[in-house]
Amino acid sequence: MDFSAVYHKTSEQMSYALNENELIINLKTGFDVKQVFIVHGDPFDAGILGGSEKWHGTREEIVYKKRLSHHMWWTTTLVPPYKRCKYYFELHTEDEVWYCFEDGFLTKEQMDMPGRILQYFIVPWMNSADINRTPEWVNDTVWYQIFPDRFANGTPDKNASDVLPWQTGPVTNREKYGGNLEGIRQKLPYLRELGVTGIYLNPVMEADSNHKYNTTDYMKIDPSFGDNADMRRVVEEAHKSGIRVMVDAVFNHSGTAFAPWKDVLEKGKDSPFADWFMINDWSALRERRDTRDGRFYSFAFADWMPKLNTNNEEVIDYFCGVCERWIREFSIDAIRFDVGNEVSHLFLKRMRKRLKKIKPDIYLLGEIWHDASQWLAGDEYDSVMNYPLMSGIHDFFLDKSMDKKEFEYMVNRCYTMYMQQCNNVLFNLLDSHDTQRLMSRFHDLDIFYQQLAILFTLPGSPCIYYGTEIAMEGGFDPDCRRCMPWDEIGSRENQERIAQMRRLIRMRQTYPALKSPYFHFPNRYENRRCVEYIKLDREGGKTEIVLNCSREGVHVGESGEVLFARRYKEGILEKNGT
Ligand code: ARE
Repeated sequence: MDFSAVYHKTSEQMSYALNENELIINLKTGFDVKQVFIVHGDPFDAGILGGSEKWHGTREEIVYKKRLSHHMWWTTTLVPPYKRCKYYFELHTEDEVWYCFEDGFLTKEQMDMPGRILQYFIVPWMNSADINRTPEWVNDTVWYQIFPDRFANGTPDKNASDVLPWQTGPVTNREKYGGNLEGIRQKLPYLRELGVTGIYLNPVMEADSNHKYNTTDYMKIDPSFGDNADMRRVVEEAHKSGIRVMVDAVFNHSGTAFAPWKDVLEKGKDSPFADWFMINDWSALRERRDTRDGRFYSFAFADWMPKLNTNNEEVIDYFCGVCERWIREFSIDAIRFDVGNEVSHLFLKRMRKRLKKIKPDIYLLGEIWHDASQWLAGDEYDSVMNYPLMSGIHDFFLDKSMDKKEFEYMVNRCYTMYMQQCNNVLFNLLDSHDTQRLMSRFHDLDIFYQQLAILFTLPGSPCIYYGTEIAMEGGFDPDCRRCMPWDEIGSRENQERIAQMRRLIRMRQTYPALKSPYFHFPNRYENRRCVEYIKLDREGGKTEIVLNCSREGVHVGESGEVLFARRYKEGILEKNGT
C-alpha cells in the first residue's frame, strides 16, 4: 500500500460536524486502495478506562468516493448517538489489509496484540456552539454582480459635469459614466424577470475613483451614486422583489482622503490614528510613488491605498461598527470582504461574532482566490469567491489535451477543500470586474453556454456579471467594465440570449438536484472530452449533465426530459453541445 498517500486528521474538512447530529468523515488514499471500512463507536462503550472489556465499534463500508488527480477521496456521514466518536479505518488494496490509526498503520496481528494501546481517531464532543453554520438562503440564490458606474444611469438629466455620455465601446479607469443607485432601482423589475435573487454591488461608499475601492467615508454613499436614502430605497425595493443585496467592504486599505489617513499626514506620529495604518517611515508619507520603498504598506504597491492595521483593536472596533451600521441603516443581507485574505483573523473573528449577533443569517463572503480553508472554520467567513473553479473550468476549455477525467479531478478538488456547509454557499463565478469577460475568452457562444451550464449545476450559488445575459464582451480591467448597452437590449439576438439565461436560471431554481452537494461522474461515454456528471437531490431526484466538449457528435440516448440543450438532435449531442 502507498502509505504516504493516506491522510486523515480529526479537524478541518476531514472530520467535522455538519449539524447537531451528523459527523462527516473524509479520508484520502492512493488509487491502490480499493475498499475502505470505518470502525466507529462511542469512546466510552467499553468503560471509562478500557479495563478488561474490549472496545469493538461498528464496522461499515465507506461507499462514496471521489477521484482527485493523485488520490481517492472517501467520504461518509456518521450519526453518533452520544455526540462522541472514536474510529479507525480498515484499508484494502488488491492483496493487503491495513488498519489506520492516528499514529500510523497496523496489521491485524499488531492491532489484536494483547495489551497494545491503540491510538484511535477521536471526536470528543460535537458542541453545538462550534458547528460551522452558514446561511441557508445562499444556496437558493442566483447572484447578479453590478459595477455601479457602468450598469444604469437612472437620472441622466442630472448628470454632473464630469460625467461622460453613456457609450458601449472601450472605457478606462479614469472615466465616469453616471451609473447610479436610482439606475439600479429602475432595473429591479428587469432583474426579477431574469430570475435573479441576489445582487452584489461593487463598492458604493464615497471614494474619489470610479471603482470606489479607495474609500473616503465608510458611512456615506458616494454622491455620484446617490445618497444614503437612495441606498435604503434600493434595498427595500429589492427585498420586495425577492432580491437580496450584498455590498463590497474595503477594509484592507482605505483611500488617502479617509479622515484618519489625512490626520496621520498632518500630525505624523502624534496622530491618534498613527497605529491605524502600517507606517515604517514617517518622513515620506506624502510623496507620490509606489510603495516598494517600504515607507508604508499599501494594497499591492498602490500608494493611494494605504493598508489599514486590522491587528489594532480600535480599527477592529471601528469597522465592526461600520458593518453594524450598514446592516441597521441599509438592511443589507450580505457583505463581500475585499482583499479578504490580508486582513487579520482576529479582525474577522470579531466581525463575525458581532454581525451574526445582530443578523444571524447575514452572508459573509471573503474575496480569496486560493485555498481558503484557514478562513472557513466557521468563525470567520461563510464562504469565498470560487475563483479556483473559474480557472479550472476555463483551463479545460482552453486546453484540448485535457480529458474529462481531468475535469472531474478539478471539480472534485474544488469540492473537497472545504466543509459541506461552506461548499453549499460558495460564490461561483466565471468572470468579474477583475477578470476578462466570459464571452471574450473563447468568442464562442456554445462554449460560453457550456461553462454557464456547469456553473448552474454545481453546489454553491452562481453569480453572473452584469451583461453576461447578453454575452457582453470585454477584456481585462478596465475593459470588462464597459457600460451596459441598454439601447441595444431589445435586439432579437439579445432577447434570445436573455431568454436563454432565463431558462438556465429557472432550471436551477426548479430542480433541487442542481443545487445539491451530491454528484458523481459515471463517465459512460467513450469520447474523451464528453463530460458527464449526475446530480442527486435528497429525495432521489436525479439530473444528468452532459457536455460534449469534443469535435465529434456523441450519442446520448433519450431517457428523460431535456432541460437545457444548445445543439441536440435525435439523441446526438453535437460538438460543443451542452
Ligand atoms: C488599477 C488598474 C490596474 C493596475 C492597478 C495598479 O486597473 O490595471 O494594475 O490599478 O496601478 C481596485 C480597482 C482596480 C485597481 C486597483 C488598484 O478595481 O481597477 O487597479 O484597485 O488601484 C489580487 C488581490 C485581490 C484583488 C485583485 C485585483 O488578492 O484582492 O488582485 N481584488 C480586489 C478587487 C479589485 C480592487 C482591489 C482588490 C483593491 O476586486 O477590483 O482593485 O481594492 C491571483 C492571486 C490573487 C490576485 C489575482 C488577481 O490569482 O491569487 O490574490 O488578486 O491573481 O491578480
